Amino acid sequence: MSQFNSATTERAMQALDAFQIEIPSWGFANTGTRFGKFVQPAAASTLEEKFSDAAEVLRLTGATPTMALHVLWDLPNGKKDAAKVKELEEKHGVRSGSINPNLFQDQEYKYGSLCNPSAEIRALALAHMFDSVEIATQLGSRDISLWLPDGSNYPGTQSMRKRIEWLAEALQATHSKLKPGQRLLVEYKPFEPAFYHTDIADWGMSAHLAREAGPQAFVLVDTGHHYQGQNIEQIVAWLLHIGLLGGFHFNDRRYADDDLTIGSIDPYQVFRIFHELHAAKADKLPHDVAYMIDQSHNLKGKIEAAVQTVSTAQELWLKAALVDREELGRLQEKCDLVAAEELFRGTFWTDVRPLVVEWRVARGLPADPLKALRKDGYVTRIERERGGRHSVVNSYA
Ligand code: AFD
Ligand code: MN
Ligand code: MN
Repeated sequence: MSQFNSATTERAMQALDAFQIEIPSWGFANTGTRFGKFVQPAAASTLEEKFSDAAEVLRLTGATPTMALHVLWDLPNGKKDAAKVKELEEKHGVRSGSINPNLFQDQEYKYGSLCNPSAEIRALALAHMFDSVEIATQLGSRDISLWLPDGSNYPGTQSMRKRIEWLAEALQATHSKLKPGQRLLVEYKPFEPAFYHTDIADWGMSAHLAREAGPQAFVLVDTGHHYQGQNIEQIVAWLLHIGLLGGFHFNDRRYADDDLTIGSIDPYQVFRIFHELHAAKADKLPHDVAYMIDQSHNLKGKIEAAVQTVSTAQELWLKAALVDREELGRLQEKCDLVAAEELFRGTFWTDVRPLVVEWRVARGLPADPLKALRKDGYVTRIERERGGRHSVVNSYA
């Protein structure tokens, strides 16, 4: 007998039906840190293998219909690879998701890409941005999701203001190439790989650049891209309020951009972020947010980590969905602090896993996707098929 009444159960079913989250192609490949990587026999080395792995995660979780693609890593020949990708989408039943330009690994970008003092290098980077829009068009992807690694390592070595001008110009030019319905998501990150200044270092810079680029540009919040102690849910509330929240890259961190599994360090923070989204929906605040994972599964089994990630995201999304926002609003009005907090954190502590299981069974999904993964032999099969190769595809550090 469920501990939840029928109204709560119905709310839960609707909340989980409405929640889809995009998984990254790079989550299936060998990845590591700048200190090296531990290759895994089951790791994907080709785009076909990544689509196959994504299909397995979708089969088990029912919540991941799209996979984020990284230009250069997944489409080494750029837009010429788009036809092949369409075939893989058909074959595996997973659609291409956001298109991630890659402006951080070519040697030309040593001193920056879109912010490089050389107009020639900036033009090269801009051409890559245009290609990425073209790829998104050919694949029917809505989002071009830009993380810009540009910055500098020492004070005085670059003009930060000149770089702002070059960057604003490039994003406006990119925006002019967007088709109706397409979006440019501008991600921010305080540091790494640059260690003195990063050209798009915080949400204010992203928001300004997005606004200047045009109405189809928005901010992408990567939860790992904040200084210790920053109040991310407040940033989310602001971006919702000003209509610039485009999407998330979810992961967790203890120290920096650690790309750990969502909710593995601070699940309450994810709950607080999701609460802002559910509250915006309840308040009928217009927003259109892409929920995406951006993690590196350096040590965990790649597919196991992906399934665990999606399950955790679903549980935290559901917990936040169950907050009694009307009662919370009344308590906030009255400044009944402890009652408001007890309602809020009490909902966080609610064990919603039985509701998630009920949803899965009702949708014809395995009640326990991790157990189903271990039982279905997929990982054993791909280990056998791929085990001999320790070729590392993504030099991702
Ligand atoms: C790295 C960057 C950033 C980017 C991701 C995929 O820090 O988060 O979104 O790679 O390109 O994690
Ligand atoms: Mn990211
Ligand atoms: Mn990151």
